[in-house]
Amino acid sequence: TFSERTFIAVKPDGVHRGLVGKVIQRFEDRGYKLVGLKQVVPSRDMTEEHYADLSKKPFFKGLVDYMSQGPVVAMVWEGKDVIRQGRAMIGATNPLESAPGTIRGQYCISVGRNIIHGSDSFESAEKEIGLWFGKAGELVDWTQSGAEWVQS
Ligand code: DAT
Ligand code: MG
Repeated sequence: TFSERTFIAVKPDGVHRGLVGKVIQRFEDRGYKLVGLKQVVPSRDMTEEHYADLSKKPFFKGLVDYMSQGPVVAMVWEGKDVIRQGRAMIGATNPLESAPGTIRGQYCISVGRNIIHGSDSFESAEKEIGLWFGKAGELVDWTQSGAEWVQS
């Protein structure tokens, strides 16, 4: 819908490798609107909650170790179909299966260092935005000048 929002995070490897600007650029260029942005070192508890549905997987501990090192650049992007389009822009979970031109397909080669997270459904987006941007006033409602040239 018009005001759909998704949670996108540049993971610690993406931050260390200087890819934050490139990720932001892609979402801006596409016409999406940034409504939340911060750099954090997430606690282990926070990371475990974020990935709760994977807690039984053999790679869970490694995943939590990696993410909770930080820093993570956490973002909320808004616009038409942004949840599904965000996933498409990011590419497949395993970068070796990510199409060239997607973020993972262009910048990484390892599933354990795949540089970026994006919500995979409306329900995940709601949960993740609440978890990472739960405090009042952390998200900014604003009207982009020229928005009518992007979305009608
Ligand atoms: P995605 O990040 O594409 O939503 P996911 O939710 O299935 O993928 O998994 C979350 C993260 O866990 C993923 O980005 C990287 C890690 N991961 C997934 N499968 C893995 C595997 N087989 N081995 C190591 N890490 C894995
Ligand atoms: Mg996922």
